[in-house]
Amino acid sequence: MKSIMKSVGIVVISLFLVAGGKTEGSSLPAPRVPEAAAATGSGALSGKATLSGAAPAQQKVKMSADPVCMAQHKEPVFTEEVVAANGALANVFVYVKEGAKGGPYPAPTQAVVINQEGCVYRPHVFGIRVGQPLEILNSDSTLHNINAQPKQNKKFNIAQPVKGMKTVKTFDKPETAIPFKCNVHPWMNAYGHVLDHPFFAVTQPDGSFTLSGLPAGTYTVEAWHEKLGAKTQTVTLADGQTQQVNFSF
Ligand SMILES: [Cu+2]
Repeated sequence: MKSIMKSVGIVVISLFLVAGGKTEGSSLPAPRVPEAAAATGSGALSGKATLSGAAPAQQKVKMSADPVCMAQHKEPVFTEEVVAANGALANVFVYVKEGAKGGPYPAPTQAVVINQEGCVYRPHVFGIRVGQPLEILNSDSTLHNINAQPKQNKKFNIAQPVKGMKTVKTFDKPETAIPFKCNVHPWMNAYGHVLDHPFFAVTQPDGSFTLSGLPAGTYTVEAWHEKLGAKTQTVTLADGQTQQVNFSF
């Protein structure tokens, strides 16, 4: 009887919300929204990571040790140490290093997925929140192992011998630049960054990034690159303001 009453109650509340044209209410689950929208502020930092000087010549990956890997690529595969085109630098992890406020920010329940596909990690650089599930997926018909070597969090090294295997891991402390590698395929590597707030992004192939949902405040923003190091800038942001911040490597 109680549960019937509860169901009736939910229906009544839902009808009320529909009638009122509202899309949210405290008694209904929050809609699934992009991560950045979960933040509380209305400021944003937007910019570009650039590479001054010539990009280093890309190295071709030799996958001949594993024919399963080879067979999945018609085009040559290059290492992703420095991914730059026309001066734009991709795969830079940009995040608020100091000054994040408005938290605590509950971790999203939606997993970040790192996929092993064609014996390459996708994505190569990613951010994840403390406590957020990391789904590690093997999309290849070959053995991969995932050897993660954090310093603050628990290390793990797991084998995924079968296509379609999934393993879920979480990190319980903030930590940047956690190396992931595969001991079967020495060319496979990736970097994960664990934060306790949502203010981070990875630069796109055009070098661009946006950190949105920032409350007004002064922030130290770091841009981290696996080979070119880290750069920081301090920025003071007002409510509703979007500021440009560019990083040159
Ligand atoms: Cu592998």
